[in-house]
Amino acid sequence: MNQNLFALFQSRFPGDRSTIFIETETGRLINFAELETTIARYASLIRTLDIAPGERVAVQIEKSPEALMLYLACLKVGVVYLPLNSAYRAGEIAYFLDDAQPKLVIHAPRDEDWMSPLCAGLNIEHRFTMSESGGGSWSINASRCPPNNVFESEIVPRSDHDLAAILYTSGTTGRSKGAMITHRNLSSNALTLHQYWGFAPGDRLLHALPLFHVHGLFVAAHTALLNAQHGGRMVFHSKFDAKAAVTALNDVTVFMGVPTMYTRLLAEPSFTETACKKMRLFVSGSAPLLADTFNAFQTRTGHTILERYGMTETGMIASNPLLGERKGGTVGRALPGVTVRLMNEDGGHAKTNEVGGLQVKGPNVLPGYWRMPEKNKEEFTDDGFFKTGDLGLYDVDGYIAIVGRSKDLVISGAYNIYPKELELLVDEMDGVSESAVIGVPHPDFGEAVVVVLVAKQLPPRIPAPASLPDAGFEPISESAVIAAMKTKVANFKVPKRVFIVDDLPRNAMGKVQKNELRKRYASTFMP
Ligand code: MCA
Ligand code: AMP
Repeated sequence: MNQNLFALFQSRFPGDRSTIFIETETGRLINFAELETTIARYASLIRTLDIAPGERVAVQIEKSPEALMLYLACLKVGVVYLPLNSAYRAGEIAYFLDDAQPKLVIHAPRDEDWMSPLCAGLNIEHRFTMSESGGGSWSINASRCPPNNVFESEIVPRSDHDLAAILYTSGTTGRSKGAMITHRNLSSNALTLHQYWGFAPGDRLLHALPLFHVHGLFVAAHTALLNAQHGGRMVFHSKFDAKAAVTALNDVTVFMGVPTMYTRLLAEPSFTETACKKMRLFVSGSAPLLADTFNAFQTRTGHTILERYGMTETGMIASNPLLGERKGGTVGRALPGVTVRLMNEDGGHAKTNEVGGLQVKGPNVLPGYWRMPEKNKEEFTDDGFFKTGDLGLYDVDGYIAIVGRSKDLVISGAYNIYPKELELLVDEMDGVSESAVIGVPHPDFGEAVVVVLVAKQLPPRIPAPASLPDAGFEPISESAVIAAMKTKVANFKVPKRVFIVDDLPRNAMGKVQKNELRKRYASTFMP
């Protein structure tokens, strides 16, 4: 059976192709006819460039309806879509492109200066641009491909094991891993969520998430696409703005957001019960939702946020129910078709209220990491369960609560940041002896990145003769570290504070005690 995910979506397109599917914040309306024609042109250009099914197409662009159409075109012709966070900088992108070896790169026009030499150096065959308005060399060339091209109606058949996408997730060693996601992984998860969350005729989704991560692309956009036959529509915001979201909520029925979006909505005085009068569902995920936010939301709006839990490697794993009790501080039960188990330190199944490592198995779970067979051995158990690195427990009702992580990871505003990657960069700086990167509570982002470092002992300063500039050593400073990191990593990874200390606390084995540091700096951003 053809598992091509695009075929599944297309089978849900309404018979009347003049039906609107996307409405942007600027009032642009896109119907299914335009969607299909643009996808056909993009697909045709991919084929004209001779990019074969299974080859990679890397994309680092701003959110736009065209960005979504580009993804759908990649699915249609069976090439592997590689979305990259638009905040990533040249050094980060170089690693992904070198590792994934895409045949085609599409990037924002503003990045021409560094993308051009980078792609040339890596012998990437094709490079095009796409702007936030959907313009650029990609669209220009695609517009020259007639939509009645021979490839227009061809959907490349895909089997269970064929890849739809590779998404890079950072690794604990500082080296990112490419999670290989199949068409089957995505279709099984999307179909489950569409049903579990009760998508209904006429549902309108406010889409304000980025399109380069699982939440915005595979959870939000996929469920909306599956609802197309029921007149489902997406109200598309290029970025989350709380004020604009409150206005848009007046005319939608479903919202999916990360916890920071919920706290920002609550900070808006105009966000009231009346503003949510048409809403039927608020979903939260990608990071822990604080009980305070859950409760304040209920009091303010009368709605109970439905919290769910997932991972890039697995898609969605567990969810609170649509009907029945939604419990704050829990992520509900395993989704239908997904098996979750919690393993305690003795290798047995954790009992109620006992913390265990959360493992998962199901059609949603990735087949493995791109060209990292050793990681596949580490991350999967012998009986085929994927080890999430999250710690959870079952409460008395069998709901899962995520209570911690065994992986050293910071989640800030629902973006994952692996301390090791930043520690390696800080340690490279002149004047730094060693560093530890931790996440501490933050009122807006949930957690914020903090660097704690030990400065190098500097040689005594020798005053320069008056005629020469002072060649003395600059001691390391907080501002120097922040400035340097801004040039090297995506903005969300830049530390919000840097503390310079005499030494880092260590245990008897010499390992830095991050728990101790987290306690020490816990109130850095909290009132
Ligand atoms: C922006 N900044 C951040 C973050 N975002 N710092 C830390 N963490 C962040 N997440 C920086 C900016 O660069 C800026 O720094 C300063 O903070 C203030 O930015 P602001 O304008 O307030 O931010 P924003 O542009 O409004 O973005 C906030 C945001 C965004 C809307 C919450 O971070 C976001 O869209 N997060 C969602 C990420 C997501 O989709 N995650 C899902 C992953 P400066 O002033 O120095 O420039 S998928 C997943 O996790 C799984 C599978 C799942 O379960 O869904
Ligand atoms: P990512 O690799 O970006 O897909 O992030 C996945 C991680 O986000 C998970 O392993 C969890 O640590 C975290 N996560 C996602 N949803 C939730 C949630 N509802 N509660 C707590 N943590 C979550």
